Amino acid sequence: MSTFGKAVWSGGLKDGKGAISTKSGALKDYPYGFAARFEDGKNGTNPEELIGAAHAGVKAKTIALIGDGGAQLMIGELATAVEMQAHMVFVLMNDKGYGVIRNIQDAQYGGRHVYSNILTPDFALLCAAVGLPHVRVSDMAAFEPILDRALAAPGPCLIEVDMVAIGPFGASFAGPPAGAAGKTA
Ligand SMILES: Cc1ncc(C[n+]2csc(CCOP(=O)(O)OP(=O)(O)O)c2C)c(N)n1
Repeated sequence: MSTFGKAVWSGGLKDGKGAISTKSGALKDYPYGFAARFEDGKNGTNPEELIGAAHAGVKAKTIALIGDGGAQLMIGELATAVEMQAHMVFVLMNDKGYGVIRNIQDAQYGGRHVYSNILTPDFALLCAAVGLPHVRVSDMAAFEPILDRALAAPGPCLIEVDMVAIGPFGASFAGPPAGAAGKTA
């Protein structure tokens, strides 16, 4: 079976505008853009959607920002990206655990880390297992040239950013306050 879709993009990453149409007509010049996916109170996107975007974009390179925890749920997607030779770069921020959960446990549970310092795989080996080119960055100064090289190369690759070596974010994200879910005011 063959099927076709159309994605048109004009302008830059943040200020540009896009429109998507599918062969079925379910989407017809459906507008999309940076704000609609990452701002306007939306939750952003996911690696699966980005593999599709990379594949549909043909020449445009797509960047998927992922964590080491979330990445463990997507071994199939990594293999798909290789299989489809999707033009994309996975930037994997490896802080060896569920970082945001640790932050919540620090902020609200007296620093008791429970099931957040999880065992994470050796991502170099995992990438080798599915034939995905892998490069590790342990120094912020090295990141930009490595990203530039990855963006210039065809097909997929994964840049693993060693957040243990680089150090924590300036401000840590610890989710909404405890008990906020379901409150309206
Ligand atoms: C399927 C699923 N299970 C559990 C969660 C809860 N959860 C939200 S963030 C998070 C940790 C994610 O860790 P990682 O991907 O390494 O990103 P980091 O927080 O370290 O940046 C978890 C387990 C979720 N969002 N989805």
